[in-house]
Amino acid sequence: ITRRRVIASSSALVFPALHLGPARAAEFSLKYANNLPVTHPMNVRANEMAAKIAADSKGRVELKVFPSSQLGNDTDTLSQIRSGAVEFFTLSPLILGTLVPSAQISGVGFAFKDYGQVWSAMDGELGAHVRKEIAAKSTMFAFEKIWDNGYRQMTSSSHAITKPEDLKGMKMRVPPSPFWVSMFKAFEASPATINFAEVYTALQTKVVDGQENPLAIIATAKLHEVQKYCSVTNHMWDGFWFLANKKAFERLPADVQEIITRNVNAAGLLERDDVKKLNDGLMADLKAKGMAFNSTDAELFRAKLRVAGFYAEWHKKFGDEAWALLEKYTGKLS
Ligand code: X2X
Repeated sequence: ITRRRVIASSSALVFPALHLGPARAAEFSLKYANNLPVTHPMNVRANEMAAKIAADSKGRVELKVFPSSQLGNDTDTLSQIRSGAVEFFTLSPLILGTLVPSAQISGVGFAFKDYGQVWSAMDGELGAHVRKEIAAKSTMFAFEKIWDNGYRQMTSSSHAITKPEDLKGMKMRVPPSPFWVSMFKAFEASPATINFAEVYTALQTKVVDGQENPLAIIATAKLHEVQKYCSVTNHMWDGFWFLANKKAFERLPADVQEIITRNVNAAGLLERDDVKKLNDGLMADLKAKGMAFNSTDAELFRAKLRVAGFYAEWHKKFGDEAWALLEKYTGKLS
């Protein structure tokens, strides 16, 4: 046993040198955390981006990607990036709302009719307004191009959701965000805030009966294994701000900052295309895996939110100026 151990450890010492050549540590080693499976386009593009950043910086920068909430759930990771323990993090504007309430405005139910409106708004004045708020009210800033999550759909293990009344009293998982809770209360559901890292188990053990997410997430996180019904509601668009800790970023030399900024925004644009294609093509796949799909009349759900005072309440919270910025892209809401 002893002899084997000696051989094993000596080969462990020799092999890296043989195969990798002399290892030289990067000058800047940075962490990027996210909550999605490694197969989701977010991580595919992030890994590609990390390789480009290494190449463009001639090995000076190493960006380590941590998928699947490996460093902690979203609530934990938000604390870590605030303190600088993690340098980069992608987070829904609505979860960021626990810290920067005004960031939640892009999540208003049934606001953006299509991706044309989404990107005009988020790459335009609405996105600029939110990024300004993030920089002013936190220790973070957001890169210019928001990454895509997609239009969200509702799933359930118990019944098909075809009309708002089907949500009544339903135990629905929502991400940790005041906005999401308010929206599902307006639908008269019984929302429970659960971080994405715990969603699969919560559905499996029936702590909750349903959840809502774009098809790309339902498929890559295999939520179809624990959810039977999928209702195509498109009830809101959601994205991921690519966040950086300000101090950690400002410590980097200007040329390194430029390399990172350029590559993060470029990867974000590629990820948007991937996510759209994936979301558009997944229904057939998920049906083949046993999910039952139904369509819905968006007007019924929108009317429910209107009658519950949801639009009026959030208009008041966001303020006239921000609301006007949103409506500039979406047309008159509520
Ligand atoms: O937590 C979710 O549901 C997810 C993955 O869509 C977000 O990050 C908002």
